Amino acid sequence: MSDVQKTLVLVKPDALQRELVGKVVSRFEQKGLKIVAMKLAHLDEATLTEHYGHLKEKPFFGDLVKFMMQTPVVAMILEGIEAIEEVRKIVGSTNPREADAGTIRADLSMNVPSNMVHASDSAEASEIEVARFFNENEIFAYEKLTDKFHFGEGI
Ligand code: IDP
Ligand code: MG
Repeated sequence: MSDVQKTLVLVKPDALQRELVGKVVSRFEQKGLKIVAMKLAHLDEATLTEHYGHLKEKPFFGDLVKFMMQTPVVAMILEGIEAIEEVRKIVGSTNPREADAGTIRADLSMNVPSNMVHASDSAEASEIEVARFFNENEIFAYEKLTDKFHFGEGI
């Protein structure tokens, strides 16, 4: 049985400032990931402190939070077979200069914290992050003509 998963993606303020939101969203769509939720959200300090709790002690934490509050972010939930790992692959390594060519971070950015995208890194994180950014009534289940290619047997 295929493992269909949901994963949480944030398109970060550098992508909005640089007018690259469409390019980022397009890469996920082209892969065959289904957008099941999407909105703009201006994140506050409390949400970011929770979201980046694992980095609270790092010297760059304050700058990271400030950076994430520069503009709203595009928050979305993507769905697909093994979506969590597939999305992380497309996004690339944290440092854009170490990320593999072909990934969003390698192709479209140069630096941290401005590395374009956040994506959940595990099933546990995805569950928490989906609930952090979306209410149940903002998440949609719908059929697409391409489902048979991306979710089914591909015939
Ligand atoms: P990830 O986004 O690839 O999961 P994390 O280690 O969880 O990487 O870090 C979260 C975010 O914090 C990164 O995407 C990046 O924006 C920022 N960040 C990570 N390391 C640094 C750093 O050394 N300096 C500044 N910002 C950083
Ligand atoms: Mg992370």
